[in-house]
Amino acid sequence: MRTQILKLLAAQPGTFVSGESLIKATGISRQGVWKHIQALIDEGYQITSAKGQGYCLEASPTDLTQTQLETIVGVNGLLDKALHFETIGSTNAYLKEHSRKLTTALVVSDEQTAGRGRLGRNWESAAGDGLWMSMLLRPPIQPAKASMLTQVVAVSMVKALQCFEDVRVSIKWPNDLWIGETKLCGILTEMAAEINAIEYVVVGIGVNLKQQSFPEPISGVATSLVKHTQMPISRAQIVARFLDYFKEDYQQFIADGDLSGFVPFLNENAYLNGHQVWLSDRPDGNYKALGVNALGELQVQDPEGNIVGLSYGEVSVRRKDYAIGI
Ligand code: BTX
Repeated sequence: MRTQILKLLAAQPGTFVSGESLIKATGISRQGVWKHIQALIDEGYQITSAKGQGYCLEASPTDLTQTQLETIVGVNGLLDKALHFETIGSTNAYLKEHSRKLTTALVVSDEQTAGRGRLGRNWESAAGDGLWMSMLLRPPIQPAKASMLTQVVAVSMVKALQCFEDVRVSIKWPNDLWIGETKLCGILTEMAAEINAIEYVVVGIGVNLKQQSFPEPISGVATSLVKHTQMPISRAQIVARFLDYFKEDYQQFIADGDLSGFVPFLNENAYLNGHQVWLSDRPDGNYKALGVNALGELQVQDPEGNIVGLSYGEVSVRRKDYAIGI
């Protein structure tokens, strides 16, 4: 509903849209419209209201401030601390370095100068172009289950991005979000643990938002949200929505102890399912991706028809019908 109101306002930026027309278009009460307008203002939209004229969207939040982030994290209640930086090496590295001083936290930076992917790969994180953020979590789970958090985060981020109604985001097992054949988002989960207990988990999320082009070698593979949507893109809005979903999804994951509650969503929104895939450790085989199970394994069918479960980190997978995948 909030999205619908935002869309109506964004269709006529700088112009008043009458309360009556919002009520008519949404079917909710005047009080309901007002509540959603207030929520949008809390998310950083500049909306003025004038008696007899309605509401006018003056500006969408292009920036994310420390205060805004604290408000979002405070209202959400899952994490204790919020930190915003203009520039940083890597939000994941920051939380790992400062894990002793923090219980749980969210860090967002406008720019990363040493953004990282898995296995020390580089993650392009130019200033103002994307949402570069990490969460410090202390999940009461066995270390072996920590990698499942990557997929919980993927689910919550897909849900958060569903407010961009003109965009279809899919989950490429185990840690990316794609639009069509291009990579929008990467998730990096890191952990410090003893044999039986997790000390902390840091989950980093990079979402490309405003890039019009990408440097080599990712120019043909990476995409950004702005290329696919007409709707205004606000980091504050995405963070707020993501945290709302993640709070619920995280609690469900901790209660279930596995991904059973997410299996349908993971498979309905899967990029690989039903396709022939290339596995980095078995490049000559003919494998078909079937789906993700409650342990977060990708089940594939081998050339003999046997079903094999692949674990996170074990192998790189890409679709055979799309050779450039990363
Ligand atoms: P990954 O190892 O699956 O993907 C890394 C690969 O993705 C790179 O080798 C490159 O080919 C490609 N790539 C690099 N930058 C981009 C980009 N901006 N968009 C699309 N493709 C790209 C994925 O690792 C996990 C990435 C996590 C990034 C977040 S950002 C906040 C946090 N801090 C940090 O240092 N990392 C995480």
